[in-house]
Amino acid sequence: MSTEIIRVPDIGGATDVDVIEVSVQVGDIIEVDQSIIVLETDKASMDVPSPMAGKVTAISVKEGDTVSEGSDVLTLEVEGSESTSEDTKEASKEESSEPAEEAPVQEKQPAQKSAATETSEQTVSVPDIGGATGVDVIEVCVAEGDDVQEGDSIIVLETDKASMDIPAPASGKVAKLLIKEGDTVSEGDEILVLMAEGSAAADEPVAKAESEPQQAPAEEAPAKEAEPQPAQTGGVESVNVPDIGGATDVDVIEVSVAVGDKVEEGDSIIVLETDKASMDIPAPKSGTVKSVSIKEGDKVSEGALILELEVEGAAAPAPAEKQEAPKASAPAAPKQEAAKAAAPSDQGAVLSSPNKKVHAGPAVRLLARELGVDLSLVRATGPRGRITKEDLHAYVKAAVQKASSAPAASAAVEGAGIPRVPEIDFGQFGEVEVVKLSKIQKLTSFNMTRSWLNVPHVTQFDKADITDLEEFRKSLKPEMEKQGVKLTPLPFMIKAVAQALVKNPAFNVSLHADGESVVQKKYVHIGIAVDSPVGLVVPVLRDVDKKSVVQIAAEAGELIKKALGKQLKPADMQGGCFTISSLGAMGGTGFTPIVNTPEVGILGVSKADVEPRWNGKEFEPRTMLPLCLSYDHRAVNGADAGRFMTYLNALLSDVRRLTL
Ligand code: CAO
Repeated sequence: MSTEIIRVPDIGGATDVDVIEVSVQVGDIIEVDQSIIVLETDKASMDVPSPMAGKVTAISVKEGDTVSEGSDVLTLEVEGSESTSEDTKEASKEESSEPAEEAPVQEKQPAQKSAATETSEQTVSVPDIGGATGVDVIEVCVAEGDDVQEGDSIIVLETDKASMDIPAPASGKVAKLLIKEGDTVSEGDEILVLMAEGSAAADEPVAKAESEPQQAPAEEAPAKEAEPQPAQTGGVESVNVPDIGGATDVDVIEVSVAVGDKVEEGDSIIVLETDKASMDIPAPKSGTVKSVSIKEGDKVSEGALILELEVEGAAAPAPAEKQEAPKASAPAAPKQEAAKAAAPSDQGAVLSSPNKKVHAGPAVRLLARELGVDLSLVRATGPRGRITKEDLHAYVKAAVQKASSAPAASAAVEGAGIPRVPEIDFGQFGEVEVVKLSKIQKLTSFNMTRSWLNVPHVTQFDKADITDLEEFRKSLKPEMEKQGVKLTPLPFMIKAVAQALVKNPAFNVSLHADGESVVQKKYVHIGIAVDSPVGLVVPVLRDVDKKSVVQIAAEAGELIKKALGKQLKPADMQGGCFTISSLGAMGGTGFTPIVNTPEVGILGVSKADVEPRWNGKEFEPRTMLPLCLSYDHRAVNGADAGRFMTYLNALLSDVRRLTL
């Protein structure tokens, strides 16, 4: 057992390089070549692999530090190692400077062997990638045991200018992976061993593996020649599509700049994509974009004009030269400040689709386009800020969840065509506390807004004389209590509403989604609005028309208990035909309840009170119950509502009728 200090290897002479990620923690057991930190200059980012396996006992750097060759990274406890710290330093130097040649050596042997046997195994190698060497493997898209189809992407490579999918040359099962993310590869390096489907001999598929993908990346990899070639036109230079490996009619999938933007040399100005590779085309010089000649969706080939750039430090062109700018549609070159002030829409466009360099492979870009996702909004978790498929899925999932779980917020403030309620910082007027709404509160908010916006409401008021009902109820109450049943006016109202629904079927409907019919219900299920600890909930009592007042009281009591104990299940709150909202215990003389759509009626009940009523001879004290019937005027007419209310009133005023 020995202790080794792992240091920053040769990083091409760069000094004070940012540590953008520390990939291990104290206590971690790490493997040889496992990335321990990620460094980033303004041109490249690189994983620093551990030259040996062992246990991390101390870490000398943290994110945000800057390091140079030889800086201590971490201390490793290495089992049975005889090497010294100096050896480590040398080892890390050697390995990091030539990782592509060294890393896969051990794994290559069995793969080559098996490829040469009589089995149908074939070794898939990196095809011609335009002469680029030491290219990063930024994504391994398959795992051992995976079935792949010919043409499926198996790995994604990335240079600083382009990323490219390497496709499977044949369909089959991945028998062994010979590289991993973070490796660097060159043409001919082995990627994986494939058990090719229907392969007769080992030689044939191997040849295919090596020949077929050559064309694709070779065509598309801009590699070293991908620098746009500016054509000098005074201070304004035309930037054209550079050599893109002979590919023609290549899709412009992103235009990353707008007129007036200042770009730095190397900033991506457009992104091109074939079905196998996507490539950023960088600005050849720093300057201000004077005109843009292509747009997303265009197809371009080498030499096509992308934009005109007023190169930094270049003398301003004379007006005559401006007139002769290559593109007739190019606007006269305004001063930079003027362009900014006069083109707010351009600025807006830049804000909504930020000029942020997106790192993603073609497969991810394709998926993003299919899903309509702006990749610049997706949080990247892949190596060196790459957006992976998982990132995209996570973004979409979160967006969908947000839309479905918090519809209240958007619906409440942004109904179609409805002016948005301004957002106010109430803190400016005094102390405030922001309290999160419960899920049920948000749902209630959404449902109420939806009903309020969709349903033309009418509310009708009446008062029922429940003097006799109350006398009867109070006489029964002690007896019911002994049976564990709480007899309030509510069960009587539920029973009365059920009978009124049977008598007035116009209230027992829902509007059909086609807007051409109503659904007439033959059952009578009634919802009871309950003020529960988590918000307003509406449990539903079933087949009320078939039940007695005592049964209703018992079952309603159970449902209310469940609601107050937060034990209602979704099924307990479904299927209602009509809702009763009783604020009787709280007070008030009337209110306008909102219809609980898709139901078409709701009865609001306020506090019963003793009032003087004229009986034809004299005033006498009567207990009057305020009733407020709201209904959806699309389904129910005023006359229906009048009949419903009158009947209901009659039932409540003469309790004997409830038994009929
Ligand atoms: N007038 C006078 N007294 C009434 C009354 C009325 N309309 N309704 C109930 N009371 C009395 C009851 O008789 C009881 O008194 P006693 O114990 O002396 O008999 C007392 O008020 C308390 O009743 P309760 O509230 O416990 O029971 P309930 O059956 O009347 O109501 C429930 C149950 C769940 C409907 C009610 O508690 C509730 O949550 N209401 C709120 C509904 C709501 O929030 N609606 C607004 C929705 S927005 O449209």
